[in-house]
Amino acid sequence: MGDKVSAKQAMIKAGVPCVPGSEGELPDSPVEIRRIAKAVGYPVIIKAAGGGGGRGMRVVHTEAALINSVQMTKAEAQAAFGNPAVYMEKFLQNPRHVEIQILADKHRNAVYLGERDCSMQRRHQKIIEEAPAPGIPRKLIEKIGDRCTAACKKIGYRGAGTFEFLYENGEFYFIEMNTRVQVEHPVTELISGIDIVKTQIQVAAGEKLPFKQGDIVLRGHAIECRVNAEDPYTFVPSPGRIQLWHQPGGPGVRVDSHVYNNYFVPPNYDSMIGKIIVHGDTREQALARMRGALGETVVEGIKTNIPLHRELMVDAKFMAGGTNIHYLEEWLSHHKR
Ligand code: MV4
Repeated sequence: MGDKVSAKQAMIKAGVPCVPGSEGELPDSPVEIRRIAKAVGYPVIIKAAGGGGGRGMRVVHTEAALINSVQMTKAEAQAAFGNPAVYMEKFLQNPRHVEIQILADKHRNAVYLGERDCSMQRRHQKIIEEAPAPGIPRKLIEKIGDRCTAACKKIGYRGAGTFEFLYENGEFYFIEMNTRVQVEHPVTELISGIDIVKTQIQVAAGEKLPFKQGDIVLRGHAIECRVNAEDPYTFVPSPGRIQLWHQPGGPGVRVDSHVYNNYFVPPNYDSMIGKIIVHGDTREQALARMRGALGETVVEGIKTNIPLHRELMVDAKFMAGGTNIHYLEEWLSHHKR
C-alpha cells in the first residue's frame, strides 16, 4: 500500500473494482498520454501516486488542457511528495464516498465490518459519517466486502484498514486504502458491537482474529457528528477557553472527547474537539437521537459547528439519505448567513 499506484495495481490484481484509467503510472510521451485519456474518456482526473486525501489532484475536461495539467501535477507532486509519478482516472462527477472497514491478522484471516458513508464533507474534511450507507443493496456490500477481505489475504495485510470507494450509479470504484484506524470508526463499532481499537491491538500482538465473517452481525444505524472548534458557517478556527462543557447522554448516545470544563483549545492543531455518535434501530431513530443529543450539548466560550449539525439533522435531503460528496458545499452556498 506504499503508494497509490501500487495500491491500485494490487487491488486490480485482487479483483477489487477500480475507476477506469491508466494501468499504473502515466508514461512521459504526450502522444501516449493523449491516447490513454481518449480511451478513458473526458473528463479525466490526474492524481499523484504519493498524494491522498485530496492532495495532488487535477481534473481535466479537454484534450487541449491535458499535457499542461499532467506537467503541473507532476511538478507539484515532486515538490510535495518527492515523487513525480502520476496516474489517470475517469473523473466521476457525482459520487458518494463509501468505505469498507476491515480487520486482518497475521494468520491470513480477514473480515469486513460493513461500510460507512462519509459523503458529508467540505474541502476533504468529513463532518458527518454514518453506517450503513443509505440505500445501497446488502448483496452489493457483501460482494465488495468479500473482494476487500480476499485482497487483504492476498497481500498479507495485518491490522485495521479501510478501503475507500466512490459509489455512483449503483457501482463501487476503489480509490485508495487507509492503513490505520480512522476518526469515523465508532459508527462501525456501534452497528457491529466490535471494539476496533482493541482488536487492532490483539492482531498487532500476533493473536488470531477472535471472530469469523459469519459471526459478524450488523444491527441498526449509527451516525457521527464531528464537533469542531470553528465558526459553523465560515469554518474559521475558534480556539480558546471552554467556559462550560456539557455533553449529552442517554440510550444509544456515545461521546468521544477529551474536553472538560475550563479546557483550553490550543490554536496550533486540528479543530476537532470531540465526536457525538448515536445508534438506533433505524436511521430515523438514530436521527432523532442525534437531534436530542445536539440539543442537549452546551459549549460556552468558543464557537463550534454544532449549530450546523443541528440544521443538517433536519434537512429534508439529508434526512432522505444518499446525498453525494458535493451536497454540503452546495447547501452552504444557498444557506449564506
Ligand atoms: C476522485 C473523484 C472523482 N473521480 N476520483 C478526493 C480525495 C481522494 N481521496 C480522492 N478524491 C476524489 N477522487 C475520480 N476518479 C472525486 C474525488 C473527490 C472526493 C472524494 C471523496 C470525498 C470527497 C471528495 C471531494 C472532492 C473530490
